[in-house]
Amino acid sequence: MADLIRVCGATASADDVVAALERDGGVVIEGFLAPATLDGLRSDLMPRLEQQATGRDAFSGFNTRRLGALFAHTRHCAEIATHPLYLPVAEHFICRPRDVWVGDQLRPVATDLRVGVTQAIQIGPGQPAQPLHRDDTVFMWKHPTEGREGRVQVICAVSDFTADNGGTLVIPGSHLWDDGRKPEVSETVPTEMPAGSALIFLGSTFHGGGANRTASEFRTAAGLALDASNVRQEENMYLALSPEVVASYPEPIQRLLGWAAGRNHMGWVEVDGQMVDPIHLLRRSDGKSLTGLGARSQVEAA
Ligand SMILES: O=C(O)CCC(=O)C(=O)O
Ligand SMILES: [Fe+2]
Repeated sequence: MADLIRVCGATASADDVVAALERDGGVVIEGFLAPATLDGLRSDLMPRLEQQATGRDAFSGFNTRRLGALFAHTRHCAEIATHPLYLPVAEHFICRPRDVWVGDQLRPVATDLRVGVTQAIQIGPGQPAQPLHRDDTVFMWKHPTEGREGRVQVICAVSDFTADNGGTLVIPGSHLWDDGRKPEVSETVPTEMPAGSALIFLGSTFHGGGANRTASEFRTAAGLALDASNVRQEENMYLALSPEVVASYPEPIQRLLGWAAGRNHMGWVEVDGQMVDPIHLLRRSDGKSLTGLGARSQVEAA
């Protein structure tokens, strides 16, 4: 199995990254983060990750720590999301116009981009490999995608990634497979890259966190996904209805209004290191106000 294409941040263009992704479904960009961004991510995220509990299921990883809501924890997410070798690349795969009829006019309509998920992931010694999966499973996206992706993901190496410490396993070319084909571990290549580099991959590419077979190394990543803006509710219920109003309805209505992580794990919120169903946040028994649920930020607004 051939390695993923690697491109060098200093010399690569967004077209080079697109070409690599079209071929392999994944690409490593060396020197993706500016040194100051890498330092900032380390100092913002490492102490917080240390406080997180490890996962409670095999997919999250019993020896893996996760931290969500990254824009609340580090302002360096903004540099990642708008990186010139990431944002235009995500736009290329996601924001493809489609011709739709409106009255007697056939008009091209395109989606925008939204940040769909943010997560720091620290894989600890002894963690087995994560089951191989496609991240666009949350959207029940059909494969092959014919080039129209729902998600483009970036995983930045905050520490070195090696084949032994949990470097992400990727199956090159698997973005072209149909839905019936089973991914095999023997088809994967480990992502090996120094801190400051990044792996970009399509939502349709099979991948998973690697096994950490080291005695004491922690593999730390900061990642986010840019998603198609159409995979959401049309009316913004989270702004239109306060948590108190939602909480005053019976649970089936709360879920219909969007306060639920569905059967495909869509809509979770990270609480104490776990990706939980937000319905639990409406059931607070400590009498505290339901407002300010998003106010866990330690980062001062600029
Ligand atoms: O940690 C990694 O390398 C990948 C994790 C992943 O793919 C996931 O949790 O969906
Ligand atoms: Fe994943």
